[in-house]
Amino acid sequence: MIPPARDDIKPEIPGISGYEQAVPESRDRLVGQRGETILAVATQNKKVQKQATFFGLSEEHSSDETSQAVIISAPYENTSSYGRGSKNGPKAILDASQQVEHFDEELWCEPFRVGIATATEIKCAAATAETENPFSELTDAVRHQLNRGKFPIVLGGEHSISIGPVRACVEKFPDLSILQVNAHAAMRQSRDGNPYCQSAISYNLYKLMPKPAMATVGVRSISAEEVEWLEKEEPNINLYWARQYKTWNFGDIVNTLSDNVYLTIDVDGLDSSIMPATGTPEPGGMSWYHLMDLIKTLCVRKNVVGADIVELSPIPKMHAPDFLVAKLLYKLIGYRFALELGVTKKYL
Ligand SMILES: [Mn+2]
Repeated sequence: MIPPARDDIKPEIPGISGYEQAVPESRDRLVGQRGETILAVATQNKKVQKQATFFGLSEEHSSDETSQAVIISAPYENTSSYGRGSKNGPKAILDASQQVEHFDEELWCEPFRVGIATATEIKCAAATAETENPFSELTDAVRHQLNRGKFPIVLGGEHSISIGPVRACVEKFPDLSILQVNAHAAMRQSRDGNPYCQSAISYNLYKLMPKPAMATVGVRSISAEEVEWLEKEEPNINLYWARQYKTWNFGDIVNTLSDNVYLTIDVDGLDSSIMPATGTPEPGGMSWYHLMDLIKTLCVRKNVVGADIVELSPIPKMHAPDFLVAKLLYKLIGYRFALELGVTKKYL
């Protein structure tokens, strides 16, 4: 059966991943360029294949209509200050996600059953000091998903992209607060004249919230400039220093937030031994199980309305960090939908 024509459907050509292939401007042009190959494959398979979905899910479990979670890739990179490559993050996560086991051995269920849709990738225009509405492409995409009652998860890309989804979440949930995982305080007000840079993300997000409340966990890097702002402004931002991890109480941390929470995870919050694939790695970070416990506690106590995972800069031939993020994405969905999945208390 040939499914109806849709923008996101691309023919699969042997040897060329549908995802890597450039999106054709029109079907005519596609056929003009690669006509023979596509026609041959179409005849052979009697169907046109959809682009790769996260976790290799079937149409039934990744349908745009029925899926409760939606993954939006945003391979944006503009202001990285050290290592580059975060624009390659979403593709690496997509590829690694094909290897994630669908059964969650902790929650004792299959989280994909809530449906996980793979949305069209969003290309954001470069944000500069002159940009009026930075990352509006992501704001529009996330607003659309929130209005449909979906749980959007954006994959960066550099951390500055969080501005887009957070603006959409604040529109819908004016009491929104933010739980952030980050090695960096990220409260600079600009860098090299650009206010929309990764090292200013906490400051930008703070300014977006009508009733600001933010908790940043795993911090171990802050500048004198940021300390000065903190001491002068006394913002409602709680920093949980990585070196004090033994005193962390995730319940207490989560209780500093409002009911509706946005979760932003900069993967450099994790220790650089397990997450070397990031632009500005820092030693002394969170362990995998710290992060799992934090997300689980958040999802049990609060309404998590949206999330992002940013700053993965894949290292060629080193697949462990890519897989870590793919699994993190799947675990997040499992925790977020634990109730719907029928997970009982003994597994939480
Ligand atoms: Mn960071």
